[in-house]
Amino acid sequence: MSDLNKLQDQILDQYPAKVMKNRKEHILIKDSSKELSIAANTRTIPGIITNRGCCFAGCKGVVVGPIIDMVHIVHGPIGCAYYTWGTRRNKGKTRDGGKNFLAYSFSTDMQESDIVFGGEKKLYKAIEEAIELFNPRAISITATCPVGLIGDDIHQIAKQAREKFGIPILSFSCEGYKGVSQSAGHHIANNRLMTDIVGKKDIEPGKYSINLLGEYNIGGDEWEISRVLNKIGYDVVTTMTGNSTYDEIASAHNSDLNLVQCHRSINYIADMIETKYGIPWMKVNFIGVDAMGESLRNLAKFFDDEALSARTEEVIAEETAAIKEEMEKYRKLCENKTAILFVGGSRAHHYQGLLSEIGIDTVAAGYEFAHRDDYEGRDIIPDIKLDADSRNIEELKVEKDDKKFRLRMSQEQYEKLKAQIPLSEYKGLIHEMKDGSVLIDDLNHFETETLIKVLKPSFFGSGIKDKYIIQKMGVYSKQMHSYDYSGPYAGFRGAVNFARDVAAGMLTPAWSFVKAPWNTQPAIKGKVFEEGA
Ligand code: CFM
Repeated sequence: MSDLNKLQDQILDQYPAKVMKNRKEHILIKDSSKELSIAANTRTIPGIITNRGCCFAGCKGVVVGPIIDMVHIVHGPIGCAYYTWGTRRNKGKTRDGGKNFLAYSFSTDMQESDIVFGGEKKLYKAIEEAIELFNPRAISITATCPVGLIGDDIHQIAKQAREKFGIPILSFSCEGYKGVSQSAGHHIANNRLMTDIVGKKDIEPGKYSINLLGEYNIGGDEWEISRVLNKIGYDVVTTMTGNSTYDEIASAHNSDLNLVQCHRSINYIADMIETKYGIPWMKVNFIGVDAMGESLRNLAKFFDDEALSARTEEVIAEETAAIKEEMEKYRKLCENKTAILFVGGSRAHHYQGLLSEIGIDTVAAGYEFAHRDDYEGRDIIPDIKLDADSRNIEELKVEKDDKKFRLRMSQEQYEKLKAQIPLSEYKGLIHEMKDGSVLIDDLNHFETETLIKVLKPSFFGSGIKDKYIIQKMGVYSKQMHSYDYSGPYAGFRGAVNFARDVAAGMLTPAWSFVKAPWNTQPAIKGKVFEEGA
């Protein structure tokens, strides 16, 4: 414990006083005897090398982009479209007779003259061209930074095009600068999906109908989760938004339960659907063998049906037996190692169970852009202070839909169930970490290096911006966003894929050839300025 307090000092002491004061609030050592609170979802200090993305990334890249049969037009200079082209690995399968535009990247490719004279005409033409060439089910228009700065009215253009072409055209004011991170983009996307898609198509779903929210089919995760859900007998009406179509999302209000995998990116929709249509939501975690089993059991409890529970147990037994031997093999190879996890807004929590199943202990974890509730649990939501940045994002006022609202159970039944399963509940990352472990929000480059030097982990699960810096320090790093071209990692079969990749990555002889620069070169020390000088 004292070593870890030292770590905190080692990081903070290097900062000028103002920065120190700010960063101190974002770093915690877990101590279950204390009420802990962490600063999160606040502006990164200018000049600090953060791993965060932008609001546009959260809206187009994360939530809207995975819908397969929509053409997603990025209104902006080409870089924003180019860098979101295929990099997130949200896969999607074309439905019979349907369309799939995931392999494409659409952009208005704004030039200097468009910045000076406005890009609205170009946007309208792009919509026209997309409809002519591709005839999509619907179109999204996402705004990048310059669009907001020059004041192009994308909503007016969308309206004109809707009237002319008669298909849904959704516009998102998700300019990159709009929030402190991609998290703002999630919220903006959630709002528009709710007002413009969900509820638009009525269907009669099968028995045990569910939606899978906050699952984006990275590396095929959703396919593996749905394989198991279908095997048990669930009807997955839609995923939001991995491997989804416009019409499937439009039918979401017909299901009986929403499952929430990634709380950060989709909890707004889960709440809004409950208010508007009466569908409860339950937190799940499909990463790791135990977490997967527990989520499936909770799901069976929700439907309270003996045959369903029996089938659930049968499938869990069958699936775990099939992977047991291999998991055991990798556990032997990975045992007694430690990990640091630093990922977006949910995976730094979700992967801890799976890591411990192969004998790896997570000693430090944190998020790029999660909010306090993702760390401390949803109970603290009323205490979260809104700052200017969060006020920038519209809060939709959703009301009960008189025609389509349907209570799924009595209030009494709901309360009874809530005592057993996580309905409208998320306890957060801090809750599950061991005493003495480090929690760190909006980790930066300097802190990454310090954590590695002090904690000497064998595995660092993080992102593309820091992966190779970490590996140059001789530590295996896995890209936890795109899975380094691997996957799926969710569910039972996914757990084996992850275990195999981690064992291979950690144990490759390549590490014996890496010498960190500080082992061969003398360090040059200096100070740019003294605080107050
Ligand atoms: Fe949710 Fe995600 Fe994540 Fe996220 Fe993301 Fe992602 Fe992520 Mo990258 S929606 S918060 S904005 S689980 S793209 S699929 S891996 S940072 S931890």
